[in-house]
Parts: sequence; C-alpha cells; structure tokens
Amino acid sequence: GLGEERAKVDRMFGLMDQFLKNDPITLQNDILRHVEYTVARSRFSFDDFEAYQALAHSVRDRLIERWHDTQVHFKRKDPKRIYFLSLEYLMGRFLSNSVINLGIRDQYADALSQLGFEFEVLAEQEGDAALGNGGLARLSACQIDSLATLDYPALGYGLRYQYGLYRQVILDGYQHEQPYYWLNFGNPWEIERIHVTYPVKFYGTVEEEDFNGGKRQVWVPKETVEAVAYDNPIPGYGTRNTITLRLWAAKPSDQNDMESYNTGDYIDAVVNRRTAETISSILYPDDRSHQGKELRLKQQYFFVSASLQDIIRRFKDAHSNFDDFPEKVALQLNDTHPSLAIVEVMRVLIDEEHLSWSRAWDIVCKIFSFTTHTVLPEGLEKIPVDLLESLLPRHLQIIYDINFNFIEKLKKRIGLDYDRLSRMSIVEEGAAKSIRMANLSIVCSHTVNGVSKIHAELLKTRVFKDFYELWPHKFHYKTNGVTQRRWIVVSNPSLCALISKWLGTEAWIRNLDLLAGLQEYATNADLHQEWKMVRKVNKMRLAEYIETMSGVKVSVDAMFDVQIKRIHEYKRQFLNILGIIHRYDCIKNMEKNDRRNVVPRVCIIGGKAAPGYEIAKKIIKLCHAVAEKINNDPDVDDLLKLVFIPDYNVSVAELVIPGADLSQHISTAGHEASGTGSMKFLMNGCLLLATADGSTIEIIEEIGADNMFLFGAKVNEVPVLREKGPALKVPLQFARVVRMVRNGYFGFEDYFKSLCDSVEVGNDFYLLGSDFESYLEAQAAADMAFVDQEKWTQMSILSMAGSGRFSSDRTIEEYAEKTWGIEPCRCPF
Ligand code: 475
Repeated sequence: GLGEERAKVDRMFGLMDQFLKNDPITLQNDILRHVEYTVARSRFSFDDFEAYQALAHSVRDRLIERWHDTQVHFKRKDPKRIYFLSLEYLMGRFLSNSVINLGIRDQYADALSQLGFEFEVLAEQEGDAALGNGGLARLSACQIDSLATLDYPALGYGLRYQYGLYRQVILDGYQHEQPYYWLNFGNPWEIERIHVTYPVKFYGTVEEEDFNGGKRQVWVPKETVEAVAYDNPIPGYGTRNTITLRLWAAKPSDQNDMESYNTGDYIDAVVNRRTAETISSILYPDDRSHQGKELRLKQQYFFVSASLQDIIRRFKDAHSNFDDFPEKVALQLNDTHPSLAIVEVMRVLIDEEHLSWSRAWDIVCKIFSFTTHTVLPEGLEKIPVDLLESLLPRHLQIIYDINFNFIEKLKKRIGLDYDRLSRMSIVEEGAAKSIRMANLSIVCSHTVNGVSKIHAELLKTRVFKDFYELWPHKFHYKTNGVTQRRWIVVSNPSLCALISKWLGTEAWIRNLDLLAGLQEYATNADLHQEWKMVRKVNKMRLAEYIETMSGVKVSVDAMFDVQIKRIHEYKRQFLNILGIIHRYDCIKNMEKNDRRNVVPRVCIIGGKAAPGYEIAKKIIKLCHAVAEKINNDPDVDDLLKLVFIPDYNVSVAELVIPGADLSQHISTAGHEASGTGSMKFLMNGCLLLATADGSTIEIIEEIGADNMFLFGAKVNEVPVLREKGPALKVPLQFARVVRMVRNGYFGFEDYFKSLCDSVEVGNDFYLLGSDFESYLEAQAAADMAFVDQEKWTQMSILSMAGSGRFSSDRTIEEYAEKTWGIEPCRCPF
C-alpha cells in the first residue's frame, strides 16, 4: 500500500547517508584500498597502470550506487522504456567521462595529486572500448550518454566482443590489421551478471504439432548457447540517473552435451564447447559490405534472442498479459543489424506465449522504430535464405508469412504492378534467394528515421521511394548529434572552462543551445586573446603527439588541416591527397620570393580501411608515399607537411579535434547520410571545408555559409554530372596531379595504377575530377581567411557558438517525443 511505499522511499533516503563520500581523504583511502585488495599490489609500490586500475574501481563503486538507485526507481515507477538495440558501440575510454558526469573530477584530481599521481596520466592508461566500426557505432555511444543525462528510462543492448575493432599498424606505409584483444588487462567498467543468463537456440527443424484442436508449428532447435549479461553503468551528467549498457557474451551451455559424454569422447566434447564462445568473440570490421556469413547471422540472432528474453522477462515481472506491452516497451533498431528482433517477437508471442497471429502482429506494429544510416541501395543488408533456413528455420517461415500478408494487402492497394511488388517484397527472388532486412524493417516498424534532412529526402525519393508512396506517414528524420560531455568537456577542458566563464554558467553542458550566447562576443578582443591561447595549447599537444607518432616536427603557427574518418572512396580522402600534391607542386614551381606568401599547412589524415577494401588501402599507402616525399623536401620545409595518424579511434579523436584549425568533410554530395565528425570539430571551434552533403547542409543553416568553406557539386547535380560520362570536363591541374601519381613521382606506380584508373574521365564515379577546381578554390579561400587571424578567430567562435543544434541531447529529445513516446524518469537525489 501507500504507507509501505512511503516507508521504502524513506528508507532509501536514510541509506543515502551511507553513500561513499567524495572528499579527497575518502577518495585517497578508497584508491589505496583498491590498490591493496582489488589490484592486490602493495600500497607502497604500484605503477601508473595499477593506480589507474584502483582509481577505476573506486569510480566504479560510485557508479554502482547510483546505478542501483536508478534501477530501483525505474522498477518502482514502471515507465515506458526505450530499448536501444545496436550491434555496435564505440564507447572509447570510460574514466574521464565517468568522473565528469558524476561531478567529481576535481575531487579525484586533488586526491591523486596528494598521492603523487596526475589524473590525466592515469587516464591515458585506459584502452578504448572499441566495439564498433565508425559513425554508426560512435552515434550509439553519444546517444546513450544523452539518454542517461536526460533521465530517460532507457537500456542499451549490445554484444561484448572480445576482439574490438582491429588495431591499425602501418608498416612501410601499408595498413596491417592486428587483433585487438582488449579484455587482456581486465575491464573495471563492466559488472558480470552471472545470474542474468539466457539460453539461445540455433538450427534444428520445424515440426507440426496438434494444438487446441488444430495444428501449429514448433521449432525443435538443435544447439544451445548461453548468453551472459555484462552491465556497463552509464552515468548521466547533472543527474543521479545511471543507466545500463547490457552487453551479451556467449558461453557454452550444458544442455547440448548429454550425447557427447555418452560416447566417451570427453576431450572432443569439451573442445567443441569452446566454439560457443566464438559467437560473441569478434566484431566484423566492415562498415558497409555485407558478406552473408553464418557467424554474423549467429551474432545477430544471439544478440536479439538474449535481449528479448531479458525485455520480456522484465515486462512479465510487472504485467500478467501482453495488453500493455506497447505502452511499456519501445524497441529502437539501430540500422537493420538487429532487425531479426521483429521476427523473434512474433515467434515468442505466437509459439511460446500462444497469442494469435493477428494479436502478435498488432503488438509488433506498435513497438518497433527503425533508423537507417545508409544512402546506397547496395549498402542494404540481405540474408541468404539458405543460411536462415538452416540456422533459424522457424524464423524463415514467419518472415514468409509476414511477407505473404504484406504482399496480399499491397496488391489490394496498388494492383498487380509486378515490378513494384517484387521491388517491395521482403524476399528477393533470383538464383540465390535472400531476405531484404530493410524491407522487413520498414514493413514492421511504425517509424523509419533518416539521420539528416537530406538523407530523409533521399530515402523518400530514391532508396525507399516505393515505401514512401505507400506509407508517407512512416518517414521522418532526426538529424544526428554528438554529446558535448565527451566532445568538449572531456576532450577540451580549457575550452570548456573558457565557455563557462564567458557564458557565466555551466548550464550549456546540459543545454547546448546556450552556446549561442557567445555570438555577441565574436569580435571581443579579450575573448579573442583567450580563445587563441586555448587553441594554441591544444595545437602544441597535438604537435607533440604527431612528433612521437611519426617523427615529423610541425610548427604550431601553420594551419592544422585535418581529415579523420573511415577510409572510403565516397569520403574522398584521395581528393584531399591530390589537393596536397597540387599544393606541393605549386610551391615547387614558385620563385623563392613568392614562397613567403604561402600559408603554412600541416595536413593530417587518419582512418582505418576495412581489411578487404583494396582501394581504401591504396589510399593509405599513397598518403604515406606523398608524405615521404614532401616531408623530406627542403624546398617546402615548414610550408607543407603531411602526416598520417595511425590507429584512429575515439581517444585519438579526443586529442586531434581540439587542435584542428580546419577539418574536411568532402564526400560526394548525396553519399554521406549525415556525418557526425564535423559536429565535434565545430564545437571545438574548428572551421569546416565541406561539400553540401549530409548534416553539413543543416550546419550551413546554423552558422552561415560565410563562416565555412563550401565547394563541389550539389546533391541534384551529381546524377547530371554522372550522366555526362566521358564528356565530363575535368581541369588540367587534376589530370596533372593524377599523372604524377600514375607516372611514379611518388614511387609504387604499379600499386597505384588501379587507384588512378578509378578517377579517370568516364570512370570517376565519385566525381573527384569535376569537383577539383572548386575544391582548390575553397582551399585558397581558407588560406586567405587564415592570414587574417582576427577574422579567422571570429569565424572559429561563430562555428562553436552555432553548434548548439548538433547535440545528441536534441536528437534524443526528438526521438523520445516523436518516435518512442517516452518520458523522463528522474531518480530523486
Ligand atoms: C554514416 N556502419 C554516417 C553515421 O548515423 C552517419 C554498416 C554496416 C555494418 C557496420 N557498420 C556500418 C555504417 O553504416 C555507418 O557508420 N554509417 C554512418 O552512420 C551515423 O553519420 O553518415 O555513414
């Protein structure tokens, strides 16, 4: 009753007295206690890594307190929850982000300095949690931070890969991939929940069985794997709320083994058990191609099955039937990777909970929302039918049934337009039949979101045109954003302090729109001076890093020009390098006197190529070959340097972005669904050199074209230019720089041949040639602006001040209100 409830709450508040204190003495005691009892080192002798471990454990204790309170609070309130399903999260490091969100960074820094340690030095000891590839995976990480900060009753599900994204090692300028077994040094940020375990089944057959006087299909699986939960507490900023990122690990199950033990082949049986663990052991490193591999399908279903058992168990704890399910559960599909969840919900409701098909379908149609992150039709995931048939035979049946119902209804709407029917079908017919996961997701979700305005337009008019015409109400977009906690507060503390000082408040850390308040100081001389100081210190830090990584000394007076992101032809790192070659060529051909007018540049490129993506790997090698030539040419000296930053990841980004003057986002228009790197640069006062693609189009609306360097064909011009084929006009300078590569000016001419071929007239799908001239003009405009440092600083301030809209807080609020129908559920302090 009510009295009982009140007593519980009182008790909870009473217990708060016992929470861990955060004064320097308590923190020192806690750290030393963990040195001795958790890390099991002597209090009198431990190194930086051991100090980091102890520190991390003391932070973990504080996270756990809030996390428990939040879970209790959610349970008591039983609000509608959002379950975020993603196969990838690029979390990066936890330490700094955690203590900042907990509001105890300074206390820890004090405590550590009294113990003779520096907080930053210990923070560097942590390895990245790199459980994802690129933009999509980092977006999940930003969004989970916003979900926690905004007090939403959310839970993120993912896989606990033992091998994160490979480490990129450069040998002789070539990329090599090394396994990243990141758990080798332990992971203090996760909590193993050995009692939260679910069996996940695979293979077998579907049998027909009598049921209630009729027949029904039942799946008789053949193999079982256990899914064990590992919980990562995610603290919000400025709130007690701490939500869960629950990652599943695969473990062998005892349910399979009866047979093998009887045969007496004990050793083989035990060895076989270990193959269960491979399911969650490795992250697939391709961020665009789908190879239809069985292990990948197993991962997807393992993830989906475990998450849904967990979600349904939680629901059933508080509800006796499924009537309220759509009022309590929202499931967000992060791209199609988790879209088997749709089929699994159908199967569980029908086969296990014995709901009718129409009741189950009714529920499914209310709970799923789907966000797509791709533009290219070839980026859409397809699962070969024969794979599904052997691994998940009952699921295949259900997909066929969903498709049958869908096509029958569709025929009534559009008639017998067979071309269109076959385009929209969930099943792709042909030599190798396959399931179109995007079509499945659209048919079964109430909402389909794009990740920027232009992306949504392309979805409606090209990629999913047929579906848009059928269900215009389903199509929406939520422009991506990034979390200012990580991308300003953690990564750029001095800028953070400056912003708070000039705004007179720290409120912008929870409400990024407040940054607009800095616009009025865009020409203020005092701000300019402080701003330049902050930027210079960040550049010095980056210069030091460059020197240790590559041995190249760079001048902080030069413009730091950065392009960091996955290597892709459509992202056009090759265009950047050809531009650098052009710059080099110009300097070489100048009179000595004229060289004084050249604006010095440090060009920085970083990013990983998918292991099987040959052209991308050649771009990396070309970057090194060109760098070798330029960096050793006394003619150019400090006027031009080129460095490749190896093993680009979240923590490298945290170091590079605050030190960048200019950053490049130069995809062929219509190819970057959104792009989120640009937002991080913007927040840090870096100017953008960009094409009118993805979210850049909306950035222009916020900060004005005058404050950026824009170039290139527009989205609607791209198809027209492609039409022209061999008749396309390409500037002479472009032909010249490509020829330099082709003719071996940088060596390795055989190796670079196919790369050069890919941009020859008639072959140049990504339009490097036709955009080259306007690219060079934009670069020249950037040089001009840089000469006038006051002007540049003003543009830099306005970039930052105009970035408010690109917080993931704004994105998540839009999802919560418009797509998920959830409300904040704030844990009392
Ligand atoms: C877009 N990754 C960016 C970002 O919305 C966008 C695909 C298949 C398998 C594994 N990973 C992927 C992506 O598709 C991806 O990262 N897409 C990116 O999503 C967030 O800002 O434009 O390219």
